[in-house]
Amino acid sequence: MKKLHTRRKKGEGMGLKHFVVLLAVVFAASYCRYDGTSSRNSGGSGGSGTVASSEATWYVDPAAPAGGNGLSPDSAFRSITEAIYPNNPQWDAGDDIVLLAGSYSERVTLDLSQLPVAAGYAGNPMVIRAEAGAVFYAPMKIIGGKYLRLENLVFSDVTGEALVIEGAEGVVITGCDIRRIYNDNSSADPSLNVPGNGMRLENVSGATIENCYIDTVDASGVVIRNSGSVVVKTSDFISAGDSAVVVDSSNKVELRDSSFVSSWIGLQIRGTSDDVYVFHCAARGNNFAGVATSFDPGFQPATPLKVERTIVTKNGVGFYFSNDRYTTVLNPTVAYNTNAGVVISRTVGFTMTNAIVVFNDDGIADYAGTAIDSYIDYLDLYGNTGSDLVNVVTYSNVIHADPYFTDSDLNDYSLTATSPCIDAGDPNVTPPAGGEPVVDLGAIEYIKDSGEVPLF
Ligand SMILES: [Ca+2]
Ligand SMILES: [Ca+2]
Repeated sequence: MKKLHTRRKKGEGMGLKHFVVLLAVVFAASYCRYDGTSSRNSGGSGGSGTVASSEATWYVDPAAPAGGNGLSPDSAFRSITEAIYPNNPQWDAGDDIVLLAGSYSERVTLDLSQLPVAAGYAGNPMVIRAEAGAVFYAPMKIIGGKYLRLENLVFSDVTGEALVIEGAEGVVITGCDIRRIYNDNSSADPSLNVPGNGMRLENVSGATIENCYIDTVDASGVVIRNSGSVVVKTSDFISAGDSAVVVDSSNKVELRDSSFVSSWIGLQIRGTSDDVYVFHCAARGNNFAGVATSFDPGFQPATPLKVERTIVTKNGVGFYFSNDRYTTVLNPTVAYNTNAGVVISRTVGFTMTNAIVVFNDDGIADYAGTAIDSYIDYLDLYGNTGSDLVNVVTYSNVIHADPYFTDSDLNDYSLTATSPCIDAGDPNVTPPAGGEPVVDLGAIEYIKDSGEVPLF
């Protein structure tokens, strides 16, 4: 289904005139594939700057004999670099590369900024798609390029950073699976050693990471640094020696429907990051903290961090906020963290609303007394074995009651019918559909009519 959708994408939303052009393009593409040597770069009426004369698919098979022309699986190139300009002068904007099943041990660096044309264009990205059974055992680095789509790449047992994207625009990374990534400490000069990150985006503008799975990395699962307009969604990041995901000095970053699990820090937001939004996520079982910030001291974000409907459980500290300015946390569930549920340190204007903070050590703590103008409203504080509040003086609408989670052992923090958190939230907040008349405390609204609850 996914592949079909991708192929059809170029026809979506086109008017009749464009459809006729498309037919001509499809015909030209068919023609050049049968032709083999191709006349696709000879120009012609379809060869304007914005629409390529045709779109080709180039095949790569690491076990192929030398001398393939790349135009079919039976005549595949042996490496990715063979498939692309300048090794393949026939390569054109928007062309796709299919990686056939096999073991890829080549260390790939694709400098797309050196292409004579764009990597892809709106509506027709350059797709690098791995078929089932294609596995990379070496790092891949992609530099520059615009409209690039990476599908179903699998990295396994890689030393160094598995996938690095630098300076690209409009990148989609979908369905990737990255496991067992190790620090590269092989250099005699320690400063040249490479951390074992699953993925790193550096100076990237416009990227989506979706449906990815990253597990067991020495350093971090994903590092997003000096980048902008990045969306991370429906992905799981597990067992990172450092952080499952790091957002460092980046802006307009949205993380949703994703989990950050069993790492040192689940989600770390740091530096001068601005306009970061975390929605419907879960941070669980992280040794130091589930979600931690370490903003540069004095940094004034234009759009402060917002965390909404996120579940932070069974970590060391749940939320650890440091140097934040005007961070907002809405409807969190913070439970069973072995240290404090929420720590605020040198924060200004921290607000938290509709919260469940239960069964932690301390509940909400400003240990050093350095937080300024915090405001905490509508919350359930219960079962915290230390103090519910440490140096937190401005709060209101607190209840102290067991929230009656469905099954915390199985990490199901939905509410059961008798939960005192149901309809106990801020009456001025519109509840999710089915949660009327009043929003609940915590991340998962109880839906009365169905007797069922959504995942979040
Ligand atoms: Ca394409
Ligand atoms: Ca409700």
